[in-house]
Amino acid sequence: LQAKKRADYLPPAFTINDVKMDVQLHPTCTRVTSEYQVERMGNHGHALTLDGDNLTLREVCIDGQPYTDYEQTDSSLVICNVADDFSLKLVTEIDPEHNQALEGLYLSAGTYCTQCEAEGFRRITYYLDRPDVLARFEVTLHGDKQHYPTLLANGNPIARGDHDDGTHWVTWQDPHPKPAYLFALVAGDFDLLEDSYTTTSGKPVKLELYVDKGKRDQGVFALESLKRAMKWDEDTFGLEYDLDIYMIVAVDFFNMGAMENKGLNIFNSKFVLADQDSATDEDFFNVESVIAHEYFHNWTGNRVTCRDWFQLSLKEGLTVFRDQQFSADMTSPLSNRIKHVRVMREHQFAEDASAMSHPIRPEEVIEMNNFYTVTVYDKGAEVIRMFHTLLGPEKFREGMDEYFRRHDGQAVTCDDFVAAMQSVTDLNLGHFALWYSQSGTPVIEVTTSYDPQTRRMDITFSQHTAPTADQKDKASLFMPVAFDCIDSAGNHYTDDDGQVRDGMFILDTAAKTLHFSDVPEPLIPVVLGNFSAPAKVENSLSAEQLLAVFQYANDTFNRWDALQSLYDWCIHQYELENQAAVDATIWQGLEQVITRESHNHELLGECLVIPSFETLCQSRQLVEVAALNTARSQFCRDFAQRLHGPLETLFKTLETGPYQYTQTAINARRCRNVVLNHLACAGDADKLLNQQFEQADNMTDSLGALKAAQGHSPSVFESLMSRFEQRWNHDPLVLDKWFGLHATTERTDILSQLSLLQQHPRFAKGNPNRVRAVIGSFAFFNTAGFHAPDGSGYQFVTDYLLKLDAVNPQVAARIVTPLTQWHNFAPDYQLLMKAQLERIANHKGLSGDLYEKVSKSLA
Ligand code: BAL
Ligand code: ZN
Repeated sequence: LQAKKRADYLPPAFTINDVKMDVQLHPTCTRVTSEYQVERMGNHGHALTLDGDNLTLREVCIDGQPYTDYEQTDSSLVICNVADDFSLKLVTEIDPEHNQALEGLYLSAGTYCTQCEAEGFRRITYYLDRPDVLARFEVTLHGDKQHYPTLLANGNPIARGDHDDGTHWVTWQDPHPKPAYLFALVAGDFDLLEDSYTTTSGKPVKLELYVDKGKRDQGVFALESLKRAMKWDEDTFGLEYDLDIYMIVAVDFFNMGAMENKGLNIFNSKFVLADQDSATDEDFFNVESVIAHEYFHNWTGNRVTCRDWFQLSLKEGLTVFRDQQFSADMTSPLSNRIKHVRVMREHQFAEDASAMSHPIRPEEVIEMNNFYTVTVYDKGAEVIRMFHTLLGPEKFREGMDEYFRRHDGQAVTCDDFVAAMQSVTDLNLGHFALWYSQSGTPVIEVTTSYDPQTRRMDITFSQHTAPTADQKDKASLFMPVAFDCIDSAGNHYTDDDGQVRDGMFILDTAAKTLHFSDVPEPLIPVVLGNFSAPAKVENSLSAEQLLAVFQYANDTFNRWDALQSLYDWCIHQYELENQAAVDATIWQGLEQVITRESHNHELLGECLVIPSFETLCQSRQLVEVAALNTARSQFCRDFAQRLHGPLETLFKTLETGPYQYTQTAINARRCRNVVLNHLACAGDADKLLNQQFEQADNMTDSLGALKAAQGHSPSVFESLMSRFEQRWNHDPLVLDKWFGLHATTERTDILSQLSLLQQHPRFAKGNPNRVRAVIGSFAFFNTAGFHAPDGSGYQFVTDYLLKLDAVNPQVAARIVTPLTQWHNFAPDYQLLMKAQLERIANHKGLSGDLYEKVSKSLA
């Protein structure tokens, strides 16, 4: 399998300007007739090479005449001796029913739908399946009228009619030229939610949301979210929607979260369906943010698209940043920022430290589906956020306006985005742009020196990025570092040279020193407020200093982060069997945190969360899994017992009343459930757990009780889980929460539990949501089970992946991720993990998806 390199990009030899497609839907033999207006690009004599995969070719005509001068390979159709301009007609047949990879056209529980990003269109017909070929599409769908009363494609419907044989047809026309990855069609029988939206300039837009029959009420929130997103994009970026109709369809079988096809988004139903009974606050949040994300792609992705797939972060990093800003405005900036930083620390830092390490704009790809990563998406969004921080909101907006002015309707590169931003600022962005090409997580090391005689203090910041699997040599990056400096009484200090402006300085060299004069005591540097750059910080503050940061720092994110660092330090003392270092002053300090902030449910709800095992791994090397897991559990137990009094008092104040999805109520519920978890950990909370589950009028609290019971009260957990199963057995999407809880429970017989779960009537091995809920949850989040010292967890996951790979390589390649991160674990674990990776590597018929990740991991 050959890797493609970014450096090898060549413009297309031909382009296609207009596409007419006629699709006769049939479960096992859908007939696709495509007609293209093809144009030679430049002066050359090459044949026309079209991409195709799993297609049966029936007919080729050029300018209306049958044509035979072509060759077929496994992945292409090469048409020889063609003119400079011609019309090409192709007839192909495909088998949606047996398409279990869920790429191209497939059947999702009886509904026809498509997924074409990145390279799925070539599984529908032969085409120039690359994002820099943009064509106008007109698509006619034919299908059985009774089973598929709804026939949808991109754009606007322009004609429809009935055939005599009980089938009907609809023609859709999309006036906006688009790459094939944005193509979509849907045929099914749905409940429809209809609404409308009028843009700021007065243009009416029909909004349609299609859900499974009987689920109409669960679609209401998504539709409201869509309208909020439309309004926000107009207010924030001046961007209006550009078609007469915007459609969203929810389907049950979907590899990703959702897809931004032009005018016809297709969603994993997990990110559409939500109501008080069945969805947690977090589910509501996710629905709103994914709805917004896909909507925002209409400009950042569709109107301006990527020249090639190496540029994926051009649209994804930018769109994630946009959806994060939207969510922060709709909910709360602090909890949003913490949520996203947790993703960076748990997953992106781990990816950077693994064999899959890549810059946000990768250089080399075998299977593009493997690069829909936390690096391209989330680190990509952090890079856009740094533009926003460096330029300020007004200049950032100017830069965005310029980007659209220059590139609307084009397929462009990350460099084009940087150039648009550069055009509105005097700041030289040349050095900053290194973030696009350098992989790895930079570490900012903070060292201090204080001279009591002269009362001078120096604080030095040095940066380094360790070599990564893909890149040995690293340069210093250009980073905005939010900075605050306090003393133990909470006074703030400014540096002598004024390098810190508006609470920020630029670290663009290997090291930089800030000087402070006339300071009475060693100061406490407070670094990287609001996570101003995607970096790790090594700032060895004492427990006492961290508590002072919590108390006095200006930036609330820093305050939260100080406690995270404190917990990390405490757990490390437990790992060293030096529990005594976590002394009474620390426990008193934490008690004061709870009592002083008891009114601030949002902050406390975040601050009382102990860092996850995955986050802790990122500040350690060669992790002894069992030792770290045990140390973490012991610290959690001591935390719960030592702070039981204030936690219990706090819990009693957190009566949340009847369910409302408002930020105040969300914060209170979150805080309450975090505290409940501690109370359960302290023991003797069975009554509380049962009571909360019993009385809950919403899914957040039901699940909160289950999660609190999970690790701490096995009998209550079993009984509540069985009641949950009975209640939600009819709804697999909700049951996924139950699957996930079972799969992440640390118990010695977990593997037989997983086998039982797979035999559950609601488990469907072809449905990615079920597979992720059971196997994915186990591999990613069941620390003790996955990392069982005998290697049985690794073996179980590997056995499963080898079977899954033959059916759905994309999902298999995602779930293999924890195995590929073996470098971070102690040698005994490494050996066992690598043995399973070898098994995968040696498996006959392995997909390109798994091959790429596993072979890199073993290299
Ligand atoms: N473009 C793939 C799904 C998403 O990021 O929106
Ligand atoms: Zn996206």
